[in-house]
Formats: sequence, C-alpha cells, structure tokens
Amino acid sequence: MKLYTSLTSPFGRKCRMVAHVAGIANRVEVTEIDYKAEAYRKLNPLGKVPALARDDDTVLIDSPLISAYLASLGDEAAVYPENPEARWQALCLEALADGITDAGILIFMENKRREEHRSQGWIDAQASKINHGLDAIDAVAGEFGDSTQIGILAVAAAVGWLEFRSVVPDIRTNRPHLSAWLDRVATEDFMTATAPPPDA
Ligand SMILES: N[C@@H](CCC(=O)N[C@@H](CS)C(=O)NCC(=O)O)C(=O)O
Repeated sequence: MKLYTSLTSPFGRKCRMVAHVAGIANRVEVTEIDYKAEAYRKLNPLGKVPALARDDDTVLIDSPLISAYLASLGDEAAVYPENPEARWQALCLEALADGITDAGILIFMENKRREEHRSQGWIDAQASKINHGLDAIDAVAGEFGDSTQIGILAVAAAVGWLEFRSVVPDIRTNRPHLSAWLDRVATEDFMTATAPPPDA
C-alpha cells in the first residue's frame, strides 16, 4: 500500500510512526506528493496529506483513520490500548495533539501570506490554542513512560513539527515533564526512522 504524504507532514509522520510501532512499516510505501496538484484530488478531494491507497486501490484519508487502519494490520495493542477507558484517554490525547498541529499549520500558512494580508490577531489566537494545549500535555507527560499509544505518538509528531518549523517560540520552557519526555524519546526508532530529511 502507498502512504501519500510529504516527508515533513506531522500528520503523515504520525501515520508512519504507527506503522513502525505496529511492525508493518515494510508494507507501507511512503510516496511523496504535492498536495496542491490537481491530480491528487482524485485520491483526496480535500487536497490534504496524508492519504493511504490500500492494496485494492481504495483510499483512506485523515490521519486518525489511517492510523487505526495501519495498526489493525499489525501489533494493534502497541498503539491502541485494549482497556476501553485507557483507549478513550489515548484517543482524546490524539485529538488534543492533532488540534495543536492544526493550529500550528494555520500559523505556518498565515505566515506565508504577504505581510499586508497577515492577521496577527489570528496568529495569536492559534498560538493560544497551541500553548494551552501544550500546558495540558505537560500536566500528563510525566506519566508517558515508554508507552507508544496513539495519543503519545500524536504528541511526538505535533511537538516534533512545531520545533522543526519554529512555529511558536520556547515550547519547552516551563514545561519540564514534556521536555524531559522529548529528550528521552528522541532516540527511539519510531522517532529516528520518521524524522524529516535534514535538507527539508
Ligand atoms: N485532519 C487531517 C489534516 C491533514 C492536514 O491538514 N494536512 C496538511 C499537511 S500536514 C495539508 O495537507 N494541508 C494542505 C491544505 O490544507 O490545503 C489529518 O489528520 O490527516
């Protein structure tokens, strides 16, 4: 199957992390795509990455759905806790981390607009969502341990991308639990194998 993404996409990276943790990365052909290309709309009418073309050519879109599918093909329990309540908590953390990434992408895109069209109020509103979200994650990051559940992978992808693109400053400052966990997790296989290329 083919995962259409860019190698810098945080949502694509989350899916690649899932494939890695579930032990099926060798079945996923990561395929770089220009999400703006008209032809890509046939795969994802929304023009967003990632999209997953399965072996029967049917396509799945949206990273939570793609993640769930990929995990189902391998060691699902390493990504989605079997205990129902733990699973809801994991999915809620994924939603929080994905929301942070969405807000970061909105800032990234706004900053690409010509200065006279840019709205600082809009950027500040998105930055506030990111900072509140990161505070909430810091409050629970002390309990992350070496878990690879979906919420934690989503946090790794979100924060990795915020730092890679320098979307908001000082995200580790005053967030000791998140910072310590980021330091610890940096050398894990699922992080190193999915990192954006150095020249990106
Ligand atoms: N909810 C989607 C969001 C995907 C998304 O926003 N992807 C970004 C790149 S990381 C994108 O394709 N943006 C292009 C656009 O919105 O036009 C998911 O989780 O897959």
